[in-house]
Amino acid sequence: MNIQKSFSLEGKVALVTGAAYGIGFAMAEALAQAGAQIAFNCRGQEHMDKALAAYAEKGMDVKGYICDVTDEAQVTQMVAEIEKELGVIDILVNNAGIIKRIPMHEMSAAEFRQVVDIDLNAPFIVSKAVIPGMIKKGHGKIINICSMMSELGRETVSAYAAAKGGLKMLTRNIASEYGQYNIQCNGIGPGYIATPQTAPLREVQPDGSQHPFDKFIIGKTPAARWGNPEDLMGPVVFLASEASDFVNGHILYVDGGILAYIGKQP
Ligand code: NAP
Ligand code: GCO
Repeated sequence: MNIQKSFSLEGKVALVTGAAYGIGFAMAEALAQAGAQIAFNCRGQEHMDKALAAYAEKGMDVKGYICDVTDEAQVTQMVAEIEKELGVIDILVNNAGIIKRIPMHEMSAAEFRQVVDIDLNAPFIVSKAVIPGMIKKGHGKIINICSMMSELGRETVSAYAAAKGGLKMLTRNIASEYGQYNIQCNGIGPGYIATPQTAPLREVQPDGSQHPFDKFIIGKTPAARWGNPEDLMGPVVFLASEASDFVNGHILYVDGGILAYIGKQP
C-alpha cells in the first residue's frame, strides 16, 4: 500500500453536517486539504453567508445547503441536490449537534426531545439518506461525532449524554449492518474543544477570574489544555480515507487523555 495515497481523498465527495463554524468547519477544511469536494449545511442564511465567506477566505470551493438535519424531507432534498451537483456522497460526517445544560429535574420533555432529535435522530436520518448511494458505489465512510458524554455523565447534560451514548451504539450498528458493502462507520469523540458550544464553560468571571469549569477541565486533561477544532483535522482525514478501511465500529477519542486520567491531585 502506498501510505500517502491511502490518506488521499482526491475524487471523493464529502458532506459535513453543521459545518458553518466550530468543529465541523475545521473537519471540512481538513477533508478539502486531503482532496475531497466539500458539501456542508446549516439552518439559517446568516450563518451560511458567513460560512461561505470564511471558506472562500481559505481558498476553498465548497457547496452550502440550508437544511435542518432533523427534517427528513429537507435531508432527502439536500442529498439529491448534492448527488446532482457533485456526485454520490462518499464520506458523511454527522457533526451537527446542540447541547442544553439544564438540571434533569428542571428540563422539559420538549427540551430533552430537541437535543435527542438533533444529536441522535438526525445522524440516523442523514445516514439513511446517503447509504443507498454508498451501496451502489461499493464503498462509503460514515463518521459520527460523539463525545466524552458517550462514555461519561455529568450534571445538567442528561439529554446530551443520552443522545451521544446512543450515537456510539448507532455507530456500532451501522458498522455491523453495512460493513458487508464496504461501508465503514466510526465515531470521533472530541474532548473539551474551544468552540461556541463550550464558550459558556470558559467565560472569564465578573471578577476577572478563570471560570471554575475551565480550571476543572484543565486539571482533568493530561494535555493540560482545551482542545482546538484543528486537533480533529488529522483524525477525520484518517477515518475518511482508505487508510482506515479495516477500522469499523470504533470510537476514536480525541481528548488529550481525559478518559485515561483520574485528574490532577488538588
Ligand atoms: P457548535 O459550535 O455549536 O456548532 C454546531 C453546528 O451544528 C453549527 O454549525 C450549527 O449550525 C449546526 N446545527 C445545529 N443544529 C442543527 C440542525 N438541526 N440542522 C443543521 N445544522 C445544525 O458546536 P461544536 O462545538 O462545533 O460541535 C460540533 C459537534 O461536535 C456537535 O455534535 C457536538 O456535540 C460535538 N462535540 C463538541 C465538543 C466540544 O467540546 N465543542 C466536544 C465533543 C463533541 P446552525 O446553528 O447555523 O444551524
Ligand atoms: C459539557 C460540554 C461537553 C462537550 C463535549 C465533551 O457541557 O460538558 O459541552 O459536553 O461539549 O461533548 O466531549
